[in-house]
Amino acid sequence: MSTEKCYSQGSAAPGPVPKDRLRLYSMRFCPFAQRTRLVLNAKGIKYDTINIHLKNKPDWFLEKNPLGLVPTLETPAGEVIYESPITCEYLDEVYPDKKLLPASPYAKAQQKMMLEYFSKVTPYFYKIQVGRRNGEDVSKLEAELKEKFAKLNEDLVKKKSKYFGGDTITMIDYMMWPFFERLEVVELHHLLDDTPELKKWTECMFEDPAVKSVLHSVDTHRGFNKGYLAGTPNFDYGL
Ligand SMILES: N[C@@H](CCC(=O)N[C@@H](CS)C(=O)NCC(=O)O)C(=O)O
Repeated sequence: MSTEKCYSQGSAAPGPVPKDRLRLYSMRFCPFAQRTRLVLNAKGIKYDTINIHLKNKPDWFLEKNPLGLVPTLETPAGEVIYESPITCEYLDEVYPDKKLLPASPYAKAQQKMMLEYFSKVTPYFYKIQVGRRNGEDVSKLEAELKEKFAKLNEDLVKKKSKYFGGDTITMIDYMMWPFFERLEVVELHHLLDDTPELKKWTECMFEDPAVKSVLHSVDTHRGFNKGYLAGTPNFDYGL
């Protein structure tokens, strides 16, 4: 029952989640929902997607998640899970093949601390774009973001690893990736010029099959982004 076009207010509620799969309530351009999609695809979990019109949400969606946010997961048993890191950790526990979080409590805590750090980085992507749209000088914000990238670069240098959790992709890479996929789209690609390890990480990530499976082209991202910044997002952009 996978569908691409979004469901809006007044649309019929989808029936119960079939027994052999999960359901993901999503939005095609949401970086947070992309985290969950990356984990679902990396693990080869069977799921259907229901995209939600986030400006005109169906009542049945708000009944499942009163916060009205995507990603939201629903199981055949009617369990509802939301907040991207929580959905991803849930998936990693319930589907233990191809574990993405480390087994060691300390290594797991380190990934969570890094995600906490990264949650202070993500607002910059939006603030810089809005500032530019308003004709403001965003050079200070760009310099701050560059400083944050330098810290991430330093982490890779210290660990001497290709990815943030070692030499294979782990959860923290998928948690951060959606924002890096959009660097060129938001014209911040130059911020990687002095962070070669981080730049190399982005190049490796682009090669990952799960990353490729949910990747939008720069043009498609740009098309969506234009409407989003203008306050008139077309959630079905490109369909
Ligand atoms: N903290 C949430 C953030 C999710 C989020 O902000 N999703 C946006 C779309 S990118 C959303 O659902 N917005 C709907 C709204 O704010 O009403 C997470 O990590 O899952």
